[in-house]
Amino acid sequence: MTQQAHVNVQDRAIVIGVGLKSEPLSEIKENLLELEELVTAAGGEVVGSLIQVLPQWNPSTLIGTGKVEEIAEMVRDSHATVVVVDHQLSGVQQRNLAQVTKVRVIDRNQLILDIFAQRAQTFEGKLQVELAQLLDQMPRMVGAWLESLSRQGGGIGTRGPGETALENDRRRIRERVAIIKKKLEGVRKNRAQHRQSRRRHEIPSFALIGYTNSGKSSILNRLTGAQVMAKNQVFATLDPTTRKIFLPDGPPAVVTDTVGFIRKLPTQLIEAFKATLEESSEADVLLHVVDLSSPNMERQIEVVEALIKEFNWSDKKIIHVYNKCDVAPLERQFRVKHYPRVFVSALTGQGMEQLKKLMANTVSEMQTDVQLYFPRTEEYKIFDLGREATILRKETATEGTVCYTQLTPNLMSRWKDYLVK
Ligand SMILES: Nc1nc2c(ncn2[C@@H]2O[C@H](COP(=O)(O)OP(=O)(O)OP(=O)(O)O)[C@@H](O)[C@H]2O)c(=O)[nH]1
Ligand SMILES: [Mg+2]
Repeated sequence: MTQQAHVNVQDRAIVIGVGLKSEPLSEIKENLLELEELVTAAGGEVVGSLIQVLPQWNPSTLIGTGKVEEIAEMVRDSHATVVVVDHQLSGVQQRNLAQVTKVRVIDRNQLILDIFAQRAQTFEGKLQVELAQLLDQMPRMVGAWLESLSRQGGGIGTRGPGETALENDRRRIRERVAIIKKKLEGVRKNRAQHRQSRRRHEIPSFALIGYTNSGKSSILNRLTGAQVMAKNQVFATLDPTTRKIFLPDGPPAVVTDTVGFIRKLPTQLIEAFKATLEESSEADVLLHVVDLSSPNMERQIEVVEALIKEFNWSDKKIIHVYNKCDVAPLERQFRVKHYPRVFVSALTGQGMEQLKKLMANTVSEMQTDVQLYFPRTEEYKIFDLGREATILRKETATEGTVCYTQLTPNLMSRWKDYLVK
């Protein structure tokens, strides 16, 4: 069962910003601008926008009834084909709003899920998106179902045929959810095996994380010569890509580029994208990419930091990579507070060598300087050592060779028999 897209190419959208009186208006406005970007990313065109600040939410329409009428009028005047609300809508609210405006009404979550559905390329990505959509759909259906009950007077014995259909739908969805989860489990195991083999070889790993459109893929391409699609668009990347990188004087490492973050990331997406997020969870070091040129930089950092906490990554080593230096006013560099940090431009290549050095330093911090002695009969093992660690220097000693190298704790225990110091 695949979901129909809620926003289609050439959709004319009216976007509605909403918030409670307790929220700062500037934030409601920022969120709305972002919602407009999301509409564009989904292929739609924004033809109107409107903000309402309320003392409290209206359970049947979310916003005030007067405002709903105003929206209906805007829809007529601008020939809009869809209304997008910057807040989660219940099934009931969604239906009521659609009835008055006479067009499709969707919320931020559905819009983000739509974009993900358009972008998903891999088998795993598609499964994850479908799972997120189903998880998003279920509570909406329950709402509609309860409402149909109450309209019929409610209670046992008043079950109509429509309701049976709904129950059937719900059962089908639950079954589909179970099937997808099982398939994803298979993919996840496979991926975990790959990671384990990397770990066995003790290859240090980095994960690029950050707000969507901050330049993660561009940085991966710069660092590793990869050719991941980088685009001026939110959520250009969905599926993770891992590439090898050669750091100055360091052992080979890998860098993974994954899906970006956004404020109000749908919880169903987080749940469904567990496997993708695990790629970052397993990384030794996080490269938090920040768009230094964005007027919303501080807010975006906050959003990413909140997610880092939510995913329990707070104990990881984090390097802050301030990107788009080439277009950011210089004084912005003085406003950043995080260490270790580096200012780069994936576009011009500026700062990339510093970034690599910083990455190499971080790797070597995880390692200890050691000397290993190989008696002549075992000198052939130096070749193996060279594959797992960088040999800084070799010295011929009596009856063998001494190698100067740096080892991680795991490698240390593997080579302990040859340890001199
Ligand atoms: N001026 C400038 N633009 C950049 C720089 N780095 C990336 N961009 C542009 O920013 C946009 C987003 O870049 P991506 O690399 O796709 O960003 P991302 O973080 O991977 O985005 P998602 O995958 O959508 O989350 C693209 O249009 C890039 O060309 C930079 O250093 N300077
Ligand atoms: Mg990307």
